[in-house]
Amino acid sequence: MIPVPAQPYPYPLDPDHVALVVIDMQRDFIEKGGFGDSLGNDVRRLEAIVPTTAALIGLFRKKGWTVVHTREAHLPDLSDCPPSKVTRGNPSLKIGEEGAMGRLLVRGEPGNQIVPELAPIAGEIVIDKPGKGMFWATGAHEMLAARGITHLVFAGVTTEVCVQTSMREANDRGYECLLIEDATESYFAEFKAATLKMIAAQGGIVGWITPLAALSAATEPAR
Ligand code: TIU
Repeated sequence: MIPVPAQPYPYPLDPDHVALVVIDMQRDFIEKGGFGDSLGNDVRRLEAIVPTTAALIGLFRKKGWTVVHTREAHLPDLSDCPPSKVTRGNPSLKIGEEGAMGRLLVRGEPGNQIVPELAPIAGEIVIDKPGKGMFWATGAHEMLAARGITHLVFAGVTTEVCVQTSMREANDRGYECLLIEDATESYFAEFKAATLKMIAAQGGIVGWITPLAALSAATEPAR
């Protein structure tokens, strides 16, 4: 076990059974004209974490540790998208409608792809998920169990929606979860701050939080 300085106390990282999960770093959330923009959000806040997230992915690749990417993505016929999700928020453009980057939140469309700086490479796992959480209707638990993964390090967007939902789902399934606080972002600064606090509160009721520098220093000690 590698003790990683974190809140609420050091995170016991198991280097033989750890995976990084990068949640939904897609053009649909990060660029203008995508799904996040259609809901009325200022999407500019999110692109700021791309370099930190790239460095985090680079650390896992260097170590040879498992990297998982998720995408919030629906089948072209929207058979995996409940009507409640299509109409929620009365958006300017609905899921499945044609936007500046193709059909909103639909698999295979340009806007549904992960931003080029963080693109998956051969051998990495890519999970298309119809919900906010990574475990609902995806087979993710079986996929991770087959690889013996017990520890999940989280990054991505948005902190209080898909990241928090996925982390709570993972926590209930018994994974030891660590969120990298400068590799996650929300459209709302106050929601990110509150989410970080509630994850680590009550002795780490959902998991641990720490900045990338702490994880890097613990796993790549200076010689
Ligand atoms: N709207 C919002 O904050 N997030 C989402 O809809 N999906 C994700 O968080 N990926």
